[in-house]
Amino acid sequence: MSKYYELNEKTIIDYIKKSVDFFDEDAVFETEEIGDGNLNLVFRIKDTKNNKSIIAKQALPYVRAAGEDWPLDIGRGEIESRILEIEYKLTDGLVPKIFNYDLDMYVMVMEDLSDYIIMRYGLLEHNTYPKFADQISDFLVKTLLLTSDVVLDHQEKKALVKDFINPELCAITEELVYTEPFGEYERNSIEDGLVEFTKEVVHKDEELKLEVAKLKFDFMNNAQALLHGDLHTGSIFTNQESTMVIDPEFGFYGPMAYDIGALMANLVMAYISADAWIEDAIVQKKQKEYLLQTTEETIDLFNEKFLRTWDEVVTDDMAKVKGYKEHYLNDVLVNTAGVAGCEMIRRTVGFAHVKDLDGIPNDDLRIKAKKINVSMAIEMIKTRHNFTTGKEYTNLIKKYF
Ligand code: SR1
Ligand code: MG
Repeated sequence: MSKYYELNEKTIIDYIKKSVDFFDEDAVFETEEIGDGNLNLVFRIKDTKNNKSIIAKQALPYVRAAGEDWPLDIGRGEIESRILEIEYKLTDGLVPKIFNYDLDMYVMVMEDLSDYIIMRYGLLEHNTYPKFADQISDFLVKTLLLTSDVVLDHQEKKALVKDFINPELCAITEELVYTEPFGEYERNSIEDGLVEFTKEVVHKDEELKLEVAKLKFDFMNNAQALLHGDLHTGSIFTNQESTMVIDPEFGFYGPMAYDIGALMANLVMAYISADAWIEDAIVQKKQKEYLLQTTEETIDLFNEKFLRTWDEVVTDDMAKVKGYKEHYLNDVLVNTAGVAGCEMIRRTVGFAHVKDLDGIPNDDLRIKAKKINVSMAIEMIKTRHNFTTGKEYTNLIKKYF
């Protein structure tokens, strides 16, 4: 830590000039701290004269959203930069290019995606992204299947499991996704109008908690593939043409369902949010149709590409046995719905919320949306065996709306 200091909008200029050979001699700098995640500082550094820009992301030794009382492994960016490099190769550039990772300052310098918008905010502005389902299903199949034992030499895969052990970040997920939302814990944030409801339908439901316990220990023990580890719509940059996945600092070898489930949950929450806060009936209808279609296509394209790719890349003889790939995929899909349910509950009554729901301006509509979100999530967890196609997700949404 001796060479480490926290950067700011002024000091980042000298830092960036020394650390990467990117800007011209006559650059005129403009900088902005744009990080709005829970953990890091993120700077955009622009040369307004030559119209060039770059992003620098610096880890803090604590959780930004909580302050210095919640210390956190400052080296997490190293895992992130290594995962981005792997994902870049596997997906032909569905993640940004990394220029440098500084082991003393814990700073990652990467390509600026200024033509893109964070998907969560794009959806909240009622934009639609027609190529998203196709591109994200590619990302999922390539990053998950191609890093698994189905494909990799088993010794090589075990070495990767070891390389990507990420205990502190995994502990956050184990606590914030799979434990605290299901009981009375200090870090939970539950708005007044939901306190009684949460106690009744979440905290007191022993059947629900048993299912969540099964999912939690699957997360902890199933070293199936190299995960992104936090694949919500705030970790995705998008525009009309392409998709870029960022922020895999929670990555480790875990169950494929964790990435797919996080994504599905955030698509469902985007739908619930669109219903509650788009006032113009035509815009609302269009946005909801888009979200239904994208939800359905994401799962269906994932299924189709997963089965097709399996045949092209499988190396393990026993994985080639007739019927095994369908068995394997079914298991992934069932747990995907379970993970999605946990993510939806934790984003409503846990520590880290989402703007989709918290930002609904009308109090009654917000409480109603959050109750629907929790009720749908419980159904997804308890009946997750029924969720193996896109239609099953969209039928559930239609049942509530
Ligand atoms: C303390 S970190 C809270 C959440 O933010 C990250 O984006 C992850 O989703 C984590 O659970
Ligand atoms: Mg993040």
